[in-house]
Amino acid sequence: MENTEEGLPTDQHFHHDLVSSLPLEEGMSPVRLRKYQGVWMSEYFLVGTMNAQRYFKARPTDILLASYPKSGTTWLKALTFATMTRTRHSFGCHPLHHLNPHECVPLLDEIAGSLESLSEIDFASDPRLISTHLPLSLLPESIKSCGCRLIYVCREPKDTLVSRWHFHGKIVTNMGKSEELPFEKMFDMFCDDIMPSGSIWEHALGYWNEKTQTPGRVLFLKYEEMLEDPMGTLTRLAEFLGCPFTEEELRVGVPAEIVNLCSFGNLRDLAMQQNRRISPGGIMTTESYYRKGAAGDWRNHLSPEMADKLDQITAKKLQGTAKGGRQLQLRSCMDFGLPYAKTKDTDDLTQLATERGEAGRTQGQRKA
Ligand code: PAP
Repeated sequence: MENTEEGLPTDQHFHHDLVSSLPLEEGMSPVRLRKYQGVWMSEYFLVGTMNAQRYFKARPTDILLASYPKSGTTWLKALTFATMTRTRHSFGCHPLHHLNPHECVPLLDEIAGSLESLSEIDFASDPRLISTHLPLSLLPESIKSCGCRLIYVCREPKDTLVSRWHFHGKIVTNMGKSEELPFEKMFDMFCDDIMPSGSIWEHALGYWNEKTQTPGRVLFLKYEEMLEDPMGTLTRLAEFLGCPFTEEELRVGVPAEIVNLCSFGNLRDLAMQQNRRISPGGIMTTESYYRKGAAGDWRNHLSPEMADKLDQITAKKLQGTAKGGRQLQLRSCMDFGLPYAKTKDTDDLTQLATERGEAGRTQGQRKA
């Protein structure tokens, strides 16, 4: 790679120039969206995306955690990391006690923004655990072709939107800005696929089709199923990772330890203690990734008409997409018998965190 006088490799200048030439959408200010290869993306992640597409060398042993933003990524990262490293760390003194799950599993789209950080991944030993918010169509070619395993988590669209809107509010505050984004405005953008990582439906369908077409390559999880049965999810996860729980581990309750460690209440308490700025770009605080951790909060934000409209879009987008396999369903908490998020007061977090933490423990212990 040739270097210019300013010190950046020439292709990095090219990538920066390319980003500024792409169609721009500022309706989600201060987050700037650019349309890249047919998908609206947060501008912040674009150079990383381009670098990853150009330089990332996937290995067949890699495990890639993929998700549309606000679908359960943090939880999935924690569960996968804790499962894969369970023989290395005791639960009394675990890395997750002082690190946020996002610090344990790098986001390729962000880390590749720096070629130095990308080369660190190159030197990491197998098996590497990496995450991405990219839709399948934008993944680096080496990921598509090397046969590495993918774990995808999706979430019911109405709750994903609500979670994103709250997260956006935190971005605005943490960046010291004052422009509030009305929920209705984000709702319209969500319906029109003008969101970071593009269309939630296309995103999920891309990975769903990959799962159908390449059996055994993709573990497809749903946030609501994880809430309903964390122990069952963990069992599937460990089997997919090739490290199922042994008889002895089951006997001493290792799966329950992992479920408890990664429960909403526990991770949120730890994040409050950590109280640090982390990614993206050091804008967010550790606890920004934990809000309610429940299903059905859309009831507190969407009018019946809005909910109907989104449900109809979901039904239409997913209809007839099975391509010879099963059709994807993005189901709500009602289909799982989950209680709705209980309170209208979205700031009443302490009570909810306690409830979720305890709910996770009870469920984990019962099923262990
Ligand atoms: P990201 O895309 O920024 O990484 P992501 O972790 O995918 O965010 O989604 C955040 C949602 O997961 C939040 O949902 P909410 O806004 O509806 O509350 C967050 O509370 C929830 N979440 C985070 N950790 C857990 C967990 N351990 N258990 C259940 N839900 C969780």
